[in-house]
Amino acid sequence: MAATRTSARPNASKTTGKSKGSNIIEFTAEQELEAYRMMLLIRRFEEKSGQMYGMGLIGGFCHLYIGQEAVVTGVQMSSKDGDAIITGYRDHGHMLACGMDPKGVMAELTGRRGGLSKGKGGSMHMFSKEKHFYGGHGIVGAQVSLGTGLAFANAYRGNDNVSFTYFGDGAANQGQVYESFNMAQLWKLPVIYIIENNRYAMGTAVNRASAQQDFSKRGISFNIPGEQVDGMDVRAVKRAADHAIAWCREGNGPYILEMQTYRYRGHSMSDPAKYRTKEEVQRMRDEHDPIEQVRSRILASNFASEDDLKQIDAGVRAIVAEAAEFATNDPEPDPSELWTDVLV
Ligand SMILES: Cc1ncc(C[n+]2csc(CCOP(=O)(O)OP(=O)(O)O)c2C)c(N)n1
Ligand SMILES: [Mg+2]
Repeated sequence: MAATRTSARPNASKTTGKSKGSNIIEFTAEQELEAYRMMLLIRRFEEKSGQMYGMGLIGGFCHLYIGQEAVVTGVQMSSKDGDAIITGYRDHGHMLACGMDPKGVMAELTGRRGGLSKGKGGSMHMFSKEKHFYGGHGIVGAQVSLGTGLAFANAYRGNDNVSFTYFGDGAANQGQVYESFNMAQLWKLPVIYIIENNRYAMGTAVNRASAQQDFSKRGISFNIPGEQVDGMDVRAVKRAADHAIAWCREGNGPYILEMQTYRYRGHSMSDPAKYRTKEEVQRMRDEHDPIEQVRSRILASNFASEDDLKQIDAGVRAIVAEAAEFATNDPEPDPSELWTDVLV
């Protein structure tokens, strides 16, 4: 039987910033500030991307991560160099959190030469060998089998790196997810399946599409343990990631983390938003915002002053402004690039 633990759902209990039993480990001042800075960078970057899309500087698909920042931030705080990361198309936050250059990410969004895929991949298709970031995938669920393969590679090489394989609540209903679960457990692969349950797959609410809405239980028939995590609280995310990573590095096989989170913006840039109320979105922002939670704890604990936080804010804004400037002025790829990096 899988060990399934349950923590409070963000939509069921108001987050107070206080410890919630054993599911929370308090952060040090350094950790709170690290989490605050990273989540703010992701949010400001995404806000700027949204603006630039509106100005016509970004074409094609663009899926913003606003609201979900605590998930990738908390997991990355637990990771070590060499751990692999792979996700779907809502990927800008993952790239920033694993240390990829914001200028290169933004210039890829605008299709410029300095973009991480030389301006030829766009929002959903960026990679970094150096940071072990394997994309960026537009086919829902496809990254799950690839992430399992990355874990196989680490096991084959005999290192103790893990594969963080992120996917959504909608992707969790894809068949290849379960083929991957089977092989991962059979071969005890070091993969952490991180299900970002933001409660919607495009306009379809989880309860309309999923027979088993407790995603931490999705591995039960493969004996893969799972855990539900308050994905709006970066401390809960980090604690759960620490546990899952230790499980994997010790050679116990895969682990499932259901991150209960929420996206504030539409699915992509055009979204009729008729599937949920404005009040629902506002309530999540008011009561569970991951950045506000950290900010109020920092101030309450005197880890930093309002002025210190303003300085962090200014630093983050400067990074994003520089990225936007670069992504606007960098030239487009030469037409000859149409014939490079093409697999035949
Ligand atoms: C195989 C496949 N089917 C359908 C689509 C169209 N599609 C794009 S995103 C999406 C919803 C996925 O939702 P979820 O997995 O919850 O991720 P989220 O967008 O919430 O992050 C769908 C159906 C696709 N890209 N690929
Ligand atoms: Mg979803």
